[in-house]
Amino acid sequence: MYIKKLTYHVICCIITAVLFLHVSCTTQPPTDLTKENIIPKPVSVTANGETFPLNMNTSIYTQGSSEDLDKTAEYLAGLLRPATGFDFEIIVTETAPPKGSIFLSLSDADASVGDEGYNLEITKKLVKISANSPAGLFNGIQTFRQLLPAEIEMKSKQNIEWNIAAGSITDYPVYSYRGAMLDVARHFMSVEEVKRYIDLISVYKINYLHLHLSDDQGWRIEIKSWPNLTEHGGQTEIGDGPGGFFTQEQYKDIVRYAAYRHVTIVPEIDMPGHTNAALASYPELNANGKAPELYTGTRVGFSTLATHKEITYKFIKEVFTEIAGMTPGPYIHIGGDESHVTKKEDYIPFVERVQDIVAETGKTSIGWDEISLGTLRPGTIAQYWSSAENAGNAVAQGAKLLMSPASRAYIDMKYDTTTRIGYTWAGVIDVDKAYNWDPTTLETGIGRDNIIGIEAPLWTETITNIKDAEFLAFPRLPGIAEIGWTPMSTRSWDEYKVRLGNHAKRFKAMDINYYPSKLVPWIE
Ligand code: TNX
Repeated sequence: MYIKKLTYHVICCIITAVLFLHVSCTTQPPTDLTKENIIPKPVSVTANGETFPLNMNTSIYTQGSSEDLDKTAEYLAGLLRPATGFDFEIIVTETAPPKGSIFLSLSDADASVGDEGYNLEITKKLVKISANSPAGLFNGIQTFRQLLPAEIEMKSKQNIEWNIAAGSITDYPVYSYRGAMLDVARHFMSVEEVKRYIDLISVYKINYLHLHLSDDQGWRIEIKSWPNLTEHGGQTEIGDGPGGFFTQEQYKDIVRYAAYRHVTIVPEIDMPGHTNAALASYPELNANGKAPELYTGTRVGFSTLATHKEITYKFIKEVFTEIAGMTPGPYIHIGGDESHVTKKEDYIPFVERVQDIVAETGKTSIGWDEISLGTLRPGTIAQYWSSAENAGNAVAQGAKLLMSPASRAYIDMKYDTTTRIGYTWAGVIDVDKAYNWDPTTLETGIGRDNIIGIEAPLWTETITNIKDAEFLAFPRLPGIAEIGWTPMSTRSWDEYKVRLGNHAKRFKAMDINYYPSKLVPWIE
């Protein structure tokens, strides 16, 4: 009797183990597209209950051929090849591609998806991404990428099945400007680090990278007509670090790398304050004609260009002419913040004249909100960071605002008081606070029509490398990206945090050093 019972028990254990093994080895193919965790959340998603399998026979077809289409197809193949180990041959076609393909089209999208939107149609037979522009196709690819298992982000071949849920997505952004800013002046970051940041922001459909290229602690962009800016002014940073700068070739390389990912570079030369590195490099830019020492501390607001000297404007003209020549994007950022030692009566005409100089280079100015103390040229954009009054002045002049309210969007703030790096002057900003706001209701008098977009600045006083940058940007930056992309009416923190929690596996696969906030239900 006892033996029989024992045998029965053993057999039961074996059956349970086999069943368990079976279930854990073969994950069910996903069939419900509406349950996928896409960030930023698309405008509309419907499921059809099917699954599309990606396999070694999957090719990428483009509808016709153009440089843009070829580049986009190549980008997609480059994304998919390492982890799958498949070839992803790229084939041009004028007709419908065979079963099992990925199909990219620049002719079949709905007009309603606009310049940056896309239609993603997935059946068990075909993945079709259509858009009206290469930027839209690129955005559709980012969504498709997030439908694949997180292992797609690994750099080496993974032996798993690459199934995706099928259905349709129609998607387009709320704002045309969705930005991130990286301060390479307080602590210099290398070309490779900047490229890594570009890679990471483009996953979330961020389409502008503002580079803060000069400040008191260092000048980071080679200017051939003023070589001492980098020879002298580029050799320091906060603390004892070596500083550094981008040669013009390196800057152009960054611009190209970004453009391939549909990210536009916005170069900033901050002035008339935040200029100690320039003032230290050229005595003639100082009101008293004497160059100060280089500066490696963290104070702000102590330096100013000599606003009364003509040489200052010659300098600005030559600097912006060289920068404009290397920058295909429409904007040059002129800074203008915290000019505490520039008299207001000097500051205002200075900023007005600098906007004219920028216009002469064919570009449009962006400046921190203080610039609206003066007259803004038509087209000039004010970046709201701290003063609602300044932002209101800009709106009253008919200018558009770029929204970077420090208490929400400054991702150099700590998450809580114990965060190892970061500042607290604008508060501590956990992931919910960074996500849970609406640019159109934040301040009275600032509405949808006054806003061009949103940007998350990452100042680098407290960080020295890209791993620290990742820690402050992730996971707040994907949330800011969603504010820029997804209509407020369809987003809420309670729903978002679940989607975000599902991105932990992707962050890990991408080797992102993220902050595992307790507010988020991480699924690892
Ligand atoms: C304010 S934001 C600044 C920067 C600092 C930052 C630190 C702005 C326009 N000026 O110079 O780096 O705070 O959070």
